[in-house]
Amino acid sequence: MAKYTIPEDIKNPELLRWVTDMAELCEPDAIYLCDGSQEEYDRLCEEMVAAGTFIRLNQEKRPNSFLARSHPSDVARVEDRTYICSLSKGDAGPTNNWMAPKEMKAILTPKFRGSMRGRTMYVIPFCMGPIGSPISQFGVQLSDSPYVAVNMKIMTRMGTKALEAMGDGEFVHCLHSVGMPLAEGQQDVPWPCSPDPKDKYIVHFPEERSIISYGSGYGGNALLGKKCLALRIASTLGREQGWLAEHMLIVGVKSPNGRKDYVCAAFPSACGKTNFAMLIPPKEFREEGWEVTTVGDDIAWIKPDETGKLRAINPEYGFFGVAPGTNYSSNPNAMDSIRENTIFTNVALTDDGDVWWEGMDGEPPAHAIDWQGNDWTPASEKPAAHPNARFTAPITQCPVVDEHFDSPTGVPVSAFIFGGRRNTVVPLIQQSFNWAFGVYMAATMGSEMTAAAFGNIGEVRRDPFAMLPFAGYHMGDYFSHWLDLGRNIPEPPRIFSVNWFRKDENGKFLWPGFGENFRVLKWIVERTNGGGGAETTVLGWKPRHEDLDWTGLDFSPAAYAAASKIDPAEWAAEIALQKELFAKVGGRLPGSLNALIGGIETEFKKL
Ligand code: SAT
Ligand code: MN
Repeated sequence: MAKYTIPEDIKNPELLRWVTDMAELCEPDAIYLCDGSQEEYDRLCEEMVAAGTFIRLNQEKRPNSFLARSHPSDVARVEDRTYICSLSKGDAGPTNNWMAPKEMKAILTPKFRGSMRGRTMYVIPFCMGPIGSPISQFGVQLSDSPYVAVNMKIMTRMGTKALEAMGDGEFVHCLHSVGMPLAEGQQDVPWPCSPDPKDKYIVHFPEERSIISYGSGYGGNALLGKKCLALRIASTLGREQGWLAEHMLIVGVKSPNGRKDYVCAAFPSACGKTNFAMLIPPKEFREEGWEVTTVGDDIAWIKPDETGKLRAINPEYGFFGVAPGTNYSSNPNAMDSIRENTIFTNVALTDDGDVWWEGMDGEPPAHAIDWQGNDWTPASEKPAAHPNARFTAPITQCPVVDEHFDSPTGVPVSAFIFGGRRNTVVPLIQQSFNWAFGVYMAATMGSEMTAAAFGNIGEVRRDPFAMLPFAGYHMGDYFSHWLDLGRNIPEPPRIFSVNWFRKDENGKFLWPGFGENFRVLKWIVERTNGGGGAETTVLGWKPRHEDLDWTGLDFSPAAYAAASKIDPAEWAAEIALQKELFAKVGGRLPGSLNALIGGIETEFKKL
């Protein structure tokens, strides 16, 4: 006899069928339909405190906030366990793991049989994007993790409001189990998961619009609205339906004359996306009346409206940001966003019940408990916080959240920025000549390896559009989709490439970054409004020293020349490497990109 009953508020016929079937498969002890209320959130958090999953932080210092410590095997997304199970292998392309859907289901179905025994199955209805927006999508996640349920409340519009808005309509099916059923009387652990790295599966079925995740409880592996739905599945939907799902932040730039421009910017992981999304302009510009506001810090869905103007929404409702390195000088707005009502995962716990991580303001604490629960002092060899430790915080707590972040019509897009992390070669700022040239710049972006785990240090990892781990279909088709979209709208946004990370021969950064990036942003906004001076280069338009506003910063023409140099010899080598990526993309690479790169090569040879 099943122990559970199906919640009677589940009325959507497909949802009812699916929950019934999945409960039969997973055999949970109970089924609970999440309503998304604060009362429910508080109760689940309290239950997790009792179970040892959560530690309540000092109520005065960090009101209504909690710390979770994951299992050491479960600390980040697992790209090698991530699959795109399209019907045809070719549709997943050379940059994704693929398995035939039938074959994958033959592996997964036995894993889910009884996988929720001893646990509750949470039914988590959510909406990615503002409820009522024509760009939004519904999803329902079935999960045996209360940690997932409370994180989903912060990260998405979750609960009754989403379920009601969904009505009898469609939704993305997101099935998740931590993969650790409990036998009768078996004691649970604080962070259940499947500890074997080979026994985790993050699987996408683009044709079915469904996601199945097994064995992990962490971040993008388990919060299925984020990378799985909002990027991998949504990118395939966008391709079918003529829109874009991108790994981009969205910022508003308000000028002293009251004009507001919105800019979407793509950067790979660990390139300061959250910092740029909450950038504070230098004092002189603030005094003049410039303001930067945050619409989103990680994902943008972008769709042409009836006039062909691109409009963007942030499908998320919270921040899942990297904690280490976040402090009051790198990102004061993020620090203020996490003052309360925040879930911290894998940071250190101080003796007064607050959190700490490497790179936080002030002196390190004399003693703390590290992310694995061990005593830690500044003399310890291991870091106190895991390098991928995270905070989950509501976007509404961001002091500079944009007034339209929740607007169903989204915000109009004036410009796209693409930025990698390159020590050499790539100049501080370039504007592409046109849309197709911008697609070439975005397609060839990359980052030098900083951790040996991902390749040889110094080697460039190409990360087209910062979407390498997130495009749910063939990368060549993805490039074509971008090219087509730009051709089909009357005035496509301008496209820019930036590189904040260039270094001199001594390894010192040539550009100060952080708030000073505003100077580049200001020029971008001027260019999109028909102003801003520039010179023409092989790679597009580049501001001369006098074209950027240096008010309040002493940055000499020589320093600028170093940061923005385009060296023909370096570019000859760079283009050879870019061609390796194009060769890897193979037969589905749009011919126009080959033609473009050939043209650039020829131009450089003339210099
Ligand atoms: O874990 S997440 O996928 O949410 C963040 C990341 O790894 O980029
Ligand atoms: Mn991201």
